[in-house]
Amino acid sequence: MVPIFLLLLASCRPIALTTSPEKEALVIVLPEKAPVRVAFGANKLKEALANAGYLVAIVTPDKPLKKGWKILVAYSNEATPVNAAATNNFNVSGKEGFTITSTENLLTIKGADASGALYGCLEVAAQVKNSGKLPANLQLSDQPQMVLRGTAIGLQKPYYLPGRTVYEYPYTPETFPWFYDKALWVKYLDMLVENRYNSLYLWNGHPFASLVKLPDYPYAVEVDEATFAKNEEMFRFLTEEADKRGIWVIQMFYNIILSQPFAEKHNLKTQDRNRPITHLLSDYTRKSIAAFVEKYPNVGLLITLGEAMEGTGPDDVEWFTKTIIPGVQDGLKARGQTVEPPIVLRAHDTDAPRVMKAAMPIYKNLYTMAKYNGEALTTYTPRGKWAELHRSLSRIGTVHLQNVHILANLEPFRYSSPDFIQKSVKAMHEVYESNGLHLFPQASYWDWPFSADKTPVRLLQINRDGMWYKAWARYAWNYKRSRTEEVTYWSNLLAEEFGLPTDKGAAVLEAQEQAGEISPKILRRFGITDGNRQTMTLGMLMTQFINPFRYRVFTLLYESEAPEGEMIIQYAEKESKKEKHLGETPLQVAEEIVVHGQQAVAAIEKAAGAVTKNKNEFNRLRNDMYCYNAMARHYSEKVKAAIAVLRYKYSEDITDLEKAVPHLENSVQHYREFVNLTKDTYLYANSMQTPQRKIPVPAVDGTFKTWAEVLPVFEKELDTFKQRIDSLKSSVKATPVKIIPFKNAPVTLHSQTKGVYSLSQEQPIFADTTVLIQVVAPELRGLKGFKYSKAEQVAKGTTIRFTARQPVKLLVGYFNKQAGFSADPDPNFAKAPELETDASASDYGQSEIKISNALVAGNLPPVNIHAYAFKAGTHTLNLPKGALLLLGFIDGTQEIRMRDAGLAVSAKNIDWLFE
Ligand code: ADA
Repeated sequence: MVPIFLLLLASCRPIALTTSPEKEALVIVLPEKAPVRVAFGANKLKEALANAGYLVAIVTPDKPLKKGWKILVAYSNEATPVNAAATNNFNVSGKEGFTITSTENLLTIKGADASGALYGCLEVAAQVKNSGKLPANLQLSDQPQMVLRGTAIGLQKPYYLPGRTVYEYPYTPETFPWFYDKALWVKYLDMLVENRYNSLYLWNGHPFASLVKLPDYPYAVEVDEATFAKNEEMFRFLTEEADKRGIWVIQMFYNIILSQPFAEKHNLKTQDRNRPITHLLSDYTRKSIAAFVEKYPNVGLLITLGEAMEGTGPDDVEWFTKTIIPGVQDGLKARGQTVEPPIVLRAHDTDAPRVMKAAMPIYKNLYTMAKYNGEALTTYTPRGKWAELHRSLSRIGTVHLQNVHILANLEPFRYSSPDFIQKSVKAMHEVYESNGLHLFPQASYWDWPFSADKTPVRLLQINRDGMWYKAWARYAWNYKRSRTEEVTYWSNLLAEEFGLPTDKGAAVLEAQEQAGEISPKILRRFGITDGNRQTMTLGMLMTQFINPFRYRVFTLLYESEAPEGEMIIQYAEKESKKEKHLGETPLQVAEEIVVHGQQAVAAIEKAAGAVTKNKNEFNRLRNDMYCYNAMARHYSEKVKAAIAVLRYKYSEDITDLEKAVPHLENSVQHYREFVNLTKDTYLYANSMQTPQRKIPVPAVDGTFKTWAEVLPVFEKELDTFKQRIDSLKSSVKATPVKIIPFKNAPVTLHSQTKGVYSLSQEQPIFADTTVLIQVVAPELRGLKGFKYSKAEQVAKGTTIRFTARQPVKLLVGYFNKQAGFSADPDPNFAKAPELETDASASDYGQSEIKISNALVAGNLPPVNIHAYAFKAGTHTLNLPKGALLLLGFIDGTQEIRMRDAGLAVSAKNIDWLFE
């Protein structure tokens, strides 16, 4: 339909204004029955003009004015009858665009739609604020490049609630006091509209049981009556206030999660990714969605298929098209509404192109979303398979959004490099071909609304990280801005922020941009994962540098989320073979980050003496620059140590190890500086404090979240290394640690197996193949494995039901394909638990490899051992489809020393040098 515009000039009549001599009178003329967001824009403009000394009134069209300035606000509205006079005069660009023209005493703001009029008003308001007066001779047209520009807030916590697991956080004032704070919402929404964001995503596992009641499942609600009423009120308040500001509220949820009382009543788990979809699960979810859509008409939905259901396979298509979309349609029908709310499908742990293909014929208002650089910020030159996925989603023809997710490698320090951000947005358009942004908080996602700074009164992220929100929004609106203009823009802004002359503002910008290279480079060149199981700013163990596969390195990080280059182990291998290096090398990055650190510190010091405003915040920013510097030096030295140690792996020359010692010593020394810089300034390094965190050190009970806690680990690592070198040099060889075999723990089995076998050579491991064990790690010898049919495992998955009278651990062997992300998954082998795509992958402590390369059978890939811990009681464990081995139960208190048994790997293992 052709846009129709209301032009209001013709119908204005004079109105009386009491003018004081020094104040210029002015009216803002609004269309009658203007949408709330247009009125909101006009009010913001009025406020700016009043602050600049004008006497302003907002009037409707039938009150024209004889003299003084008039500002006409108009917008297109498909629902309004055509006004020929109006349309002739309009030449406004597309969605959310606006045109501003001014002639003598008449300024016209024309929005392509209501949001365009809102943004036009805000544009004039900003100009009034900057220049102190209404600009004359303004001719301006603008429109956003990205269609959806939104931010995320998690209704999630750094920890699990008692008796609950990941993502399960009912909306209550006890858990989320900030959710009920209207003033805080207004402040946040004002920040969003000021930056012209048009969407706000609320993330939660299963929000429905906090927001709707279902006649068929009345017991599913998980909050008390008073809280339920508050939630209804807050959700209405939030959606109305958001709408005023041109913002869609979009509720995110994971699938399949059940409300706890519902699950208990039906004797089900709240989440189980390997269970089959049943009618009950589908009916409950469909009705929850329907009730939600019926009750909250202006709310969109963001869907995560996967995590709590089988990743890829028929289930995700089935669930999306037969449960979720019908739920939305039922809700629309119940309201008698035809306008479809947006549904955004996340490409996370699901085959999104396939799901979209099935969904598009039945629902029109669909969007897709995928992570920009995983759960981190690593590069503005993304490539490889992940870029292909993005492009294939963009090319569907629906709007594809970039999810700048969690930023696990940016926590907790300040980060807002405009240069890095602008280039990233460019890549979003030009490499990923997408046109939407979904932005996570810069840090402390799990601890909203607070930052990690240790201050007498906790800092709010909206205040601390204002520049983060501003920068992404600025480039989401338009990334084609010249570098020179950008340097001027940000330098002025920072000069204003800290009361500095412009050149010193430029120095602060320089510091931010130098520091802005450090964390991306460290993670993409040395890291284990782009996921939040790694807290990069805490550092890494030596074994993580020299044997990353033991820690399940997430190869997508290197293959797609980094420029072409080498991992440390690849670099060392090439060195040993005297081969040519390729692209960005670890040594190059080890050198570059030190330079960035030095320059960041030098730049911030240039400004330090001249600060006249916001001194405390400046000092915190300054301290962050020192933190980046210490972190860069620490990593740089440790990487150099790792390279020397790996050289020894090939040369067997102890002097190579000795060369590593001073580097490792230096790295520990820089880490001590890092501890000093952070101990009084930060509460934690990472806001996710659940057992999902594994790198550098598994975080049990919220431990290992500060640098001070990790320092002794690094000191010990250095000591051990020195001792190992001594013993290598001495004629008296150290006696190897004696490995004692585990003992079978008694359990009563309730499910069917195809017999048992003893873990020893030449034993068959499947009921339907002739494959025999060739070799098995000593600690496993003699354990009792359970036999299954491999074909059945591949077709249906593996289930075991048992009763244990005492806590036990079940040892599960996964065949290690080590194929990397680019290789297609092999359906013959079950995928080992992976935290990057399944946050429940550590619910039994099973996500990390306890013993790598622990068993070899036939010519199958080597087997890695994962341990699932269970309390006493009766349990059912559903494991994914594909072959795997259940290698027996051991006592729950049995410590399993993590190690690489090295049974199938030809290359030498040298992890023992550090542990
Ligand atoms: C991983 C990550 C979670 C969450 C999730 C997602 O599982 O560990 O914290 O971010 O991805 O939804 O993308």
